[in-house]
Amino acid sequence: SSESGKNWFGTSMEDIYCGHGPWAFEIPPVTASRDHAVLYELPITLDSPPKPYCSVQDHYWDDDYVWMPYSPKNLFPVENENGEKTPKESWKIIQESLLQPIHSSRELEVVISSYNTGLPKFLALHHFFENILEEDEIRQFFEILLPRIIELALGLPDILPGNIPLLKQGCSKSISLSQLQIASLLANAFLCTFPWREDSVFSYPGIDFARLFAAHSRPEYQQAVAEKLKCVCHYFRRVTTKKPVGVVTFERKHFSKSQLPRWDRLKNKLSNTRIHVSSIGAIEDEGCGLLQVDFANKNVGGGVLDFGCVQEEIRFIVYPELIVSRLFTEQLGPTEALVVTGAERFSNYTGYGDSFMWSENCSDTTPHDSSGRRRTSIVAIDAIYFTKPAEQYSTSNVFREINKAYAGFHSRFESLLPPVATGNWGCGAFRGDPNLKSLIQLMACSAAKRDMVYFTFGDSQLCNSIHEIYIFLATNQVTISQLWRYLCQFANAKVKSEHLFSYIQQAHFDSKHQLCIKDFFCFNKKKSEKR
Ligand code: AR6
Repeated sequence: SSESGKNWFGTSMEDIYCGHGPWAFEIPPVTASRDHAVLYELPITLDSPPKPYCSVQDHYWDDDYVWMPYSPKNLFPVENENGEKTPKESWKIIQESLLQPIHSSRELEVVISSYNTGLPKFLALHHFFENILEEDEIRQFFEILLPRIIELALGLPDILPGNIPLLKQGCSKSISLSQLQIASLLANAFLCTFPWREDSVFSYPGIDFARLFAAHSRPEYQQAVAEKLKCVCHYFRRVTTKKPVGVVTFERKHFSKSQLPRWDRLKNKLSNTRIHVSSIGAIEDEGCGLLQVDFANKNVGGGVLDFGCVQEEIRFIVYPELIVSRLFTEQLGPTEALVVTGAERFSNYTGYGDSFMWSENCSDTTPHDSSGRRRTSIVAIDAIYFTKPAEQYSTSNVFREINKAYAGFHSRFESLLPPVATGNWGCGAFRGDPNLKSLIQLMACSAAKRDMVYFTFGDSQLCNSIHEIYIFLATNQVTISQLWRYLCQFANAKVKSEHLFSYIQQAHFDSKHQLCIKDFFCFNKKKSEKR
């Protein structure tokens, strides 16, 4: 593509948007139901933050709900004068501790340890305040921002009095929260007030910022961690200066075996899915209005509250409201996905990985839908991490990945669905092959009746080859089941993986040829029978 000067192929973005621009796709509105917990009062106006809604006054303290830090059941053992430990309401200790003056990150660490024991040392946070920020910025933080974050956190019982259900494995459920509720939850996460849950160690990603504050042991990532802290501070500066008024929906999607397609039987022609493939642009910038793929970890957000700094972590840190999903989204199972609609972007950045840097404020101009959500939908799907990349071509692995992509892309709504904006899913940190992953995603898009916009992230050769194989599949009217068969054959053929695309073309010619031979024999047989 570089030679011709063209950096995209296929359907133009204008046509991808069907000539109506990015904001014309219909988005089903927020409605409360048994499967959709709406924690604010409907309808909302966008003039001021929505009022909280709670149907039950009691705070659930069981396996199905988030344990709120202010619940009276949240107890912390404190020593009395006689040296005996007696349980005291944690929220009281949290309030008392956080209302003391705090002038440095070391003092903050001491305060947090008074209600949350066993935390790692906040080495990255100390580095941030002692070596990165200017004196003026430090003063601003401790005099203005931190007291506001504390106020926002301690306001949680009023801002979010209702119970947040957990989005557990095996269930399709949604939660809608106001942006202010999310901000208050994140302020609590920043101050590490959420109670420890034994079950959460294993199956929930975890929301405490303590790990980020401690992420200092890898010198090559020290700067990136500091830049992530800048994003976090910037977010809190914004939401404590002007209360956000919108809302966000988190939807967990689960598919049982019987709800998944039979890939060996689907007769949909791949040509029915249109593609736009581009070597420039990023999903979050050029994918406005589309279903944007998060190259996720099964623990959504991956290493966002740690060293991690690739596609998912960057997405989460510049859209910090995504981080709250870690509080209630259990690890994704193989046929599950999480869709987040309405998150706002707060920061711009440069770089990637260890060169990641916060650059400036971002004023997100994405319009709201009829329910008060920004028209940004992000779908988290986790690919497999391949210790041995050769294993990804096995039928069982292709089957797992195609079902995962389908779980992310399928919608039960019948209207014209926004196309998928994706790219080298599973092909960076997770070591997958973009040739294979582009076909898997194309098939999943086709089965889910969506077009596909694919960003190759600077790789113009990949951009060319994806376009070429697509043209081949489209002009030859290849169906999903046929391509599925060729991929299965490839898994058993002793062919080098880089020849996947030419193998598929050959396999298609061969099968056509075999059909011809078969036809020829049938024809001759019939002729001889007639004779
Ligand atoms: N837009 C389009 N393409 C991108 C973008 C972007 N903004 N950013 C990166 N790419 P990676 P994975 C391309 O490694 O392999 C995280 O820790 C680029 O070519 O983030 O699925 C998660 O939490 C890059 O090499 O995704 C998981 O633990 C490729 O996408 C793990 O990484 C893959 O990006 C997932 O790893």
